[in-house]
Amino acid sequence: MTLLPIDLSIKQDGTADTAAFAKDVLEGLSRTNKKLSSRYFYDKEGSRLFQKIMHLSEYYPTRCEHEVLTGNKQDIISKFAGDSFFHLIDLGAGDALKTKILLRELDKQKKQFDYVPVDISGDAMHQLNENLQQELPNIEVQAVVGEYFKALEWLHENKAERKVVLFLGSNIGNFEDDESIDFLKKIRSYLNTGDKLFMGVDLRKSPDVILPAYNDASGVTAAFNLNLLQRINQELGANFDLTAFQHSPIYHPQKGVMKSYLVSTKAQEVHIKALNKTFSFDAWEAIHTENSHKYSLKQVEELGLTCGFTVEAVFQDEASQFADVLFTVK
Ligand code: AVI
Repeated sequence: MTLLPIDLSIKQDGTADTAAFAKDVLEGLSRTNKKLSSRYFYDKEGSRLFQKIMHLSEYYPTRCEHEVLTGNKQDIISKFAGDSFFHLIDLGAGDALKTKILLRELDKQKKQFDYVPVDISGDAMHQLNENLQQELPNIEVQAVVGEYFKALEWLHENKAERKVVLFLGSNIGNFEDDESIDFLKKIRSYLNTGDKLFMGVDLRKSPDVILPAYNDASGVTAAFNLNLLQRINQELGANFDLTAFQHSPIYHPQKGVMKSYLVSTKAQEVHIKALNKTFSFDAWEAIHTENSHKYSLKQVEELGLTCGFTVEAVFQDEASQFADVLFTVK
């Protein structure tokens, strides 16, 4: 049974979101080392391009996590389920393609749970509702549209039973180091003893594997990165010339971070109407747009401990490229 999605998003007309976007763009482009947040990649076109990325042969994380979940679904389910009812909360659920591997198994084993997908995209949550109604009609679904923390607060107040939180896809890797700690500590603050966190992390590996995943031959990742400028053009009335910027990803093996940039191929000026401001770019000046952290298992364990979690189990693909880590509340 699927209930109508609960909408906790700020404003239906998006004005509050636009104001926050404008403020962040102003702050980021005013820096000496210019920067835009990858949080803003995911407008309609950005989400479409990310779906395409996940199907690229070079983009191994999705394939690897699929393998981890498929190969270990029974073990994972038994660790989630125990004997008592639980809420399965899926942060950033999207189309829940990977989560459905677990949902099918939970359904097959008639486990007692309800599924709470959380996503900022109302469209995605309505589509997922319809899809689950068709494919897995026995599962109780309560989708929530909104930011993660608003949703967790709502869940804390409205869903009293044991919780298992999913944060798949190595989304944690897109945060700055201190942001990921704040994020996990915040999640922890909404959980109780017995609750669990199941998190996907991309593991350290050869730069020869990592780099092409963020610089695919067909140029989808380049389009995904450049779409951020297109979004600023559309939503903030800017005049970025997308042909005068190039996608430029670099992997730092010591820090274990993939960094993506948009590099200005010439000296140019860009006006942003909503900010009433013109920004100058030198030739070959870069805007930093994304970090994608790659972890060792030791780092993941330490990150968990810092934030109030202990590792219960680690599931990996055959080649140890990706891990899904099950944490319990300390
Ligand atoms: C969503 N996130 C985990 C992706 C990543 O791998 O960092 C976003 C992405 N950026 C470029 N390709 C994919």
